[in-house]
Amino acid sequence: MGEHRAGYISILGKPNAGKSTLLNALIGENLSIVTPKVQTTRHRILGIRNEDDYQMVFSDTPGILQPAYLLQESMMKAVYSSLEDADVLILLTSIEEDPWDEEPFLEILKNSDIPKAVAINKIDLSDESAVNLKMDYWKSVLNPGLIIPVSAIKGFNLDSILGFVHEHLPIHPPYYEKDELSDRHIRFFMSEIIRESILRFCQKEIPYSVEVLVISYNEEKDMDKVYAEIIVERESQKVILIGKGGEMIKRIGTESRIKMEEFLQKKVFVDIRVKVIEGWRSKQTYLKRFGYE
Ligand SMILES: Nc1nc2c(ncn2[C@@H]2O[C@H](COP(=O)(O)OP(=O)(O)OP(=O)(O)O)[C@@H](O)[C@H]2O)c(=O)[nH]1
Ligand SMILES: [Mg+2]
Repeated sequence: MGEHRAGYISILGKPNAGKSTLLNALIGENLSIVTPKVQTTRHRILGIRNEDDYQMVFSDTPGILQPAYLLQESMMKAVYSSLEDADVLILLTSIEEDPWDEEPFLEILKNSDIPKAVAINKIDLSDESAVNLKMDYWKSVLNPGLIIPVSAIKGFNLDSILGFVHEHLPIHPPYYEKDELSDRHIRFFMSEIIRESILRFCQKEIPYSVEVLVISYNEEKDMDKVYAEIIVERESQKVILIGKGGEMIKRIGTESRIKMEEFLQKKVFVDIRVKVIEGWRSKQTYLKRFGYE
């Protein structure tokens, strides 16, 4: 066996490009939540792929956007911080996206010396000529080390991404224990599972107005107990989240419990309360308390 390689790889791209789907596929575990809605991911989330001779530490990041409120500013900080310590960048772009011409982020990428791959995702929705046009476009605007059409959802061409990453992975001892999958704790994943259910079941501004906090997590012999709070910005949102006769909150609770049981391979009890904190996502103190930078 040769020397051990290890490094950080950032997955960057616009909202809904499929970054979290790609992260999950690359590490073979559903760590990062995936939904059809934009702005699903809010934090930088590490997912670690371990083999005997290497450790790839992938960062899933929030989608690149122009921040309109403080929470989105924090989301963009997570994107930029993941650029700073990366050994390799994977820019993920959906075949359905508009060209990036006016995007200031493109300039940052152009000026960065970090090895880059552009992966054109969702090619299962497209055809060869559209894919070729996109590949030409990315060659002309960024000229990265690799341009590869992929389908994160179907696992198509992901080996090429792994090959490129491996080629550029520094010789380095592992950064994390070799049996670790992420830097996040169980509480974080439990709160994300609840947020995923909210994103799936609630419409309009609700998904973007909630924060989920796991208040207490008790591991018992036959069952884990999760006590959570959903924070909303206004009383009217609380009414919607609870639903008629508590229908919505029950649905969210049931769906979350099933996903948690799948994740933990154990029986789970879930208790969810809804609480209003007026305008929390524009207030520094709450963002800080909720773990945003
Ligand atoms: N058809 C198709 N859909 C995909 C593919 N990859 C991801 N998707 C879908 O695209 C949607 C967004 O996927 P995510 O992985 O949440 O995208 P994201 O880039 O992490 O989004 P944000 O966290 O909001 O920035 C989901 O409905 C996925 O199922 C793909 O290869 N093909
Ligand atoms: Mg995501």
